[in-house]
Amino acid sequence: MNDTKHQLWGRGGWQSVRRGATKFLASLLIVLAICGSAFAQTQRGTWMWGSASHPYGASNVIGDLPLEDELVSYFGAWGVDRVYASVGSLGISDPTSMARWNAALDDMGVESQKLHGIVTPNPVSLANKIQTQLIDFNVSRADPRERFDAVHLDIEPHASAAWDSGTPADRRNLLFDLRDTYVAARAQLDDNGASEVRIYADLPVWYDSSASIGWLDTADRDQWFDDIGVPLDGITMMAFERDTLSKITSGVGWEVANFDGEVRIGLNVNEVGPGETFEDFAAMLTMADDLEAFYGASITGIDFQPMTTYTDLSPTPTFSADFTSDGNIDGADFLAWQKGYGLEVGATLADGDANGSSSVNVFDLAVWKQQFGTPALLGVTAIPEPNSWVLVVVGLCCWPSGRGLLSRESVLAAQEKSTCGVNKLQKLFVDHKKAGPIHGPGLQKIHSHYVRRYCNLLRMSPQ
Ligand SMILES: [Ca+2]
Ligand SMILES: [Ca+2]
Ligand SMILES: [Ca+2]
Repeated sequence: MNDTKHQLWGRGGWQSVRRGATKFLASLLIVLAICGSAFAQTQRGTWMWGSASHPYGASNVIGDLPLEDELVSYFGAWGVDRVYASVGSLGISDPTSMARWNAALDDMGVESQKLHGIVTPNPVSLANKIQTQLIDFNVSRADPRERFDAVHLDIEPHASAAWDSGTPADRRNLLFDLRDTYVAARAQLDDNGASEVRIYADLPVWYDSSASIGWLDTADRDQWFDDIGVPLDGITMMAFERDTLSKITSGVGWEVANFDGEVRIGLNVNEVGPGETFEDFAAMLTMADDLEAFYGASITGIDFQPMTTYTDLSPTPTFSADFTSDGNIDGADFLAWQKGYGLEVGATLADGDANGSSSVNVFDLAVWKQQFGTPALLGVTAIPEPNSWVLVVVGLCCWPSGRGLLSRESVLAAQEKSTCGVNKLQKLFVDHKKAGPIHGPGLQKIHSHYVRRYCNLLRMSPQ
């Protein structure tokens, strides 16, 4: 996959013991509460192409543990909640690495979307890839964390020769072929045990408005957008080559107002520099902030194309979990993080923001965990009484280790040592499940993530 073809999106305006133990347990419950939580503040996506020539190309990162850890940490600093990765057949050639990467993202609340970049849709070829590279892979992974969350279709009929040489009527036909491709992908996922896998698509900002497309009338156009809203969960509008808020909103406004699904806005990181769309990197980030402020909940995030250029231009994030600034990374720092947890804007190091994202979440806890280490934490698990032990297990299940969660083996080994049998654990677990939701839909979502992970680690089925 190359990174340069995306210039076409812009062509012509085209885009984280008793008293002492009680405190500790309370902390673990907070850890539990954050597992799987999405970030309400900055929501950024990025296209991670194969890019073999770049250290952060998908073909170099996935399978290389230090690189994976580094990049996932960066995602936290950058507010990335979705990654669209061109991983090809990696799920077949190296399923272990593919699964580990997906789980590492999942543990941080980042979605893993399998990216397919295509100019001219070939229904047979795409169906084959979706089946062998995504559906078969997902079905083979018992741990839901290891599965792909979505398929991300970057299909560009407007970059094809047939588009260039075609009439407006021909182009309209190409868009109906595109619609049928989305519909076929949805049906294929639904018919093969992958109905939970969502589909997102990239669209230029001008399909709704360009005279180069022979829509019969506005109703014809509206019907096409209604039609693609059925198979698709969301679209990213590629707002390329537009340097002001008004130029971008004029391009994406109709879709934001009318598309029945998520809408995100894509910005081209390759358009940064003197004489380019954005004077510098900071200007592009400001535009992203301005767009989020302008649209609020009407959009679900800003996406950056491509990730490799973003990593080249973004200042390297620095990480420190010494929230108390005393030179030690210890329990006092953990408590500082706990107090600050949930801050979405304006957070400082003292609040528990380890990665400079101005927010305090699981990514910051992961930095603390990495800099503090695990042995001291594991030592506490031998002491508590059964009920408390359950909470410890629950907390540990959600504890981000260097490679995501603690291993199932370590949790099961801890369970062996406890006086609490599986049946009681299960009952307490079910009681806990009945107790939710506690404070609304956000917690409900967190709760379901907790249920899934806890069951999985204890080899239970979430009924
Ligand atoms: Ca538009
Ligand atoms: Ca400290
Ligand atoms: Ca942070």
